[in-house]
Amino acid sequence: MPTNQEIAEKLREVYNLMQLAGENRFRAIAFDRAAQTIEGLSEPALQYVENRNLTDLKGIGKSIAEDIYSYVEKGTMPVLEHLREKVPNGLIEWLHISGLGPKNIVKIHRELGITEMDELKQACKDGRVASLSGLGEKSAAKIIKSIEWLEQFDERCLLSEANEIAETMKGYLEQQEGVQQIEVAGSLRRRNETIGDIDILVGADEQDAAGIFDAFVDHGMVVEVLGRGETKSSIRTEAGRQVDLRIVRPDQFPAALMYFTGSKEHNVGMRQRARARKLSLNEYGLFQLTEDRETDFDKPVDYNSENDIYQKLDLHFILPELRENWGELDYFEKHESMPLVEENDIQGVIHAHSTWSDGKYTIEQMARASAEKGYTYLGISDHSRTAAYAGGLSIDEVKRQWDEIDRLNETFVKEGVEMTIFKGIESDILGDGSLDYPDGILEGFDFVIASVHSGLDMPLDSMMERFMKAIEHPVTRMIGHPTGRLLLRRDGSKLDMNRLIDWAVRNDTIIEINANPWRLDLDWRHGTKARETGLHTSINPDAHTIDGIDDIRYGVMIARKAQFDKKRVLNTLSASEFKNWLACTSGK
Ligand code: DGT
Ligand code: CA
Ligand code: CA
Ligand code: ZN
Repeated sequence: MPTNQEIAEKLREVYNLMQLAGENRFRAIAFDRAAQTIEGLSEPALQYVENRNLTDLKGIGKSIAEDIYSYVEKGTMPVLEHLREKVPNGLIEWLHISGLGPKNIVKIHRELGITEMDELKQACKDGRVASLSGLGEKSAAKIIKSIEWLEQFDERCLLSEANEIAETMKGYLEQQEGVQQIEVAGSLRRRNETIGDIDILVGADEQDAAGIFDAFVDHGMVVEVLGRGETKSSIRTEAGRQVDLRIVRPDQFPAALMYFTGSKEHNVGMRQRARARKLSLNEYGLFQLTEDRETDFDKPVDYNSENDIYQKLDLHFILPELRENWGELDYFEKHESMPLVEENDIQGVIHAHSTWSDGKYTIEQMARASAEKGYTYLGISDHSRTAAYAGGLSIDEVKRQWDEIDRLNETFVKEGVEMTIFKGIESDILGDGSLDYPDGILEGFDFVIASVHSGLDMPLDSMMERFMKAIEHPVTRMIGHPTGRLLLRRDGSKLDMNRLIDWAVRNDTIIEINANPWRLDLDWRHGTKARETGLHTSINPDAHTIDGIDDIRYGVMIARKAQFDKKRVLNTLSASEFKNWLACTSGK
C-alpha cells in the first residue's frame, strides 16, 4: 500500500505534466496543493481512502479524491496515464532549469522536436533556440548556464534529501543482527549543505558482516548494487543517490569513524599531530611509530571513543560539524568546547509567507501550526509590492494584513493559545538599494527583512553598494538569504561577505541563515568571521507551507557548523524578549 509520500509524488507528477501539457493552470495547481495536503497529514492517507472521505481534507476536491482512490486501489491514476502518453518524460527534467517555464519548454519541444536535456543544450548552442519567437540569444545563454549547473551537480544532492535516506537506512540497519555500533559518517555527519554520497559505518564482528551486507543490498530503496566486498558495499537508490556501507571490527570503530567522517583536510591535520607525538593515526587505529617512523601495528594505543583519540593528541573533542579545517585544531587545543545553538533553543518562527503573498496557507493556519510545533511566536513576512510575481502586498493590503494580525492575536489571547504573531515584511531591496515602501509604512512593521529578489547578477561593487545602503536603512533589522543562491541550481550574487558582515555588525543588522534546504544562506564558511565580529543571525525557515517550518532543523545544522551559539541567534529569544528586542531602536 502506498505511503503518503508516494501518493504525494504521483500527484506532483500530475502537476508537472499538466503544466507541460498546457492544461489549465489552476487545475494543475490543485494537484500540487493536494500533494502538500497529503504530505502534511499526520496519519496515513489510506485511512481516508478506506473511509471514502478524502474530500474532508482541505484542498482535496471530488475529482482528485477519485484519482487517489483509483491509485491506491488499482495502482493506476487515469489522469496520469493519459498525461504520460501526451507528454514525453524527458521534459519533466527541463522544469529544473531555472528561468525556463512550462510555456517555453513546450514551445521548444514542439518547434524543435527535442525532448532530452542534451538536445536542448545543443539547440541553445547552435542558435535554434534563440531563433524561436520570444526566446532570443539571452535566454539561450541562460539556459545553457543553468544546464551546466545541473550537470555539474548531478552527482550531489541536498543535505535534506541525504539526511532522510540516511535516517531510513540507519534505522533499518540498526535492527540487523550483529550490528554493535552504527553511525552516519562523511559529509553528512559534518552537515555539509550538499552531499556527494552517503557514508554509513557499522561496528560488527567479522562473522556477522556478510549478513549485514545482505540486509543492506536487500533494502527496498535499493535499485542497483554498485559493489559488494568484504568490508564495503555500495548501492544506488531510486533517486540516484549512492550509499556506502563499511563494516569494521568494534575495536576499530572509533578510529574508522573519525577517518570516514573527514574532512580530508581535518584528517591530514590530525595525522600530522599524531606524528609530532610519535604516533600514527589511520582508519584502523592509533599506533606507536617505530624507530624509522613507520606505523607499528603491534603497538596500538588504547582508546574507546573518538573523544579518547582527540585527547591522546592533546585536543578536546571536536564536534563533527566543525571538522572543516578552519582552524578547529588550534581552537580545541585551547578551548574545552564551543557552545553551539540547538534545535530545542529555537522558540519562534521568523520569516514565513502566507496566502497574502505566495504562501500556501493563511496566517492563522501558519500560526496555529507553529504553536502546535511548540513555537510561541510567528514573524510573518510576506513579499513586498515590487515582487509582483510572488503576490507582493500593496500598501492597502499591508494595512488590512495588520488588522488581520491584530484580530488573530486577540483570538489567541481569548483562546489561551500561546502564540503571538508579529508584523513583518520581506521587503525587496530595489536596484539602487532602497526599500520597497515609503518610510511611513516601513515604520509600521514590527520588523523588516530586506532581501534581493531581482538583479542578482550585478557586478560586485554595485551589489555591495546596494546591500550596504539597505543595511544602513534604520528600519532594516535583518538581511534575508544574502547571496540568493539556489544550491545545485543557481550561483549566488557576487558579494564580499567579509565586508558585508562588518557592515551589518556596525549597523546592528542581523544576517539570517535561511533554513530552506535549497538556500542555507548565509553560508557556514563565513562562520569564523561571523563569530569574530559578533554577528547575530536568525534561523529562518522562509516557510511557504506548514511543512516548510520544519526546515528550521537544517538551518540549525548550518548555524552550528557556522559556530553560532544560542546567544547570537535571534529566534532563541522568548516571545517577550523578542518583543523587547523589536522595541529597542537599533543603534543606527
Ligand atoms: P562527499 O561524499 O563528496 O559529500 O564528501 P565526503 O567528505 O563524505 O567524502 P567521501 O565520501 O569521498 O569520503 C568520506 C570520508 O572518508 C572523507 O570525508 C574523509 C575520508 N577519506 C576518504 N578518502 C580519503 C583520503 O584519500 N584521504 C583522507 N585523509 N581521508 C579520506
Ligand atoms: Ca560521502
Ligand atoms: Ca563515500
Ligand atoms: Zn526571499
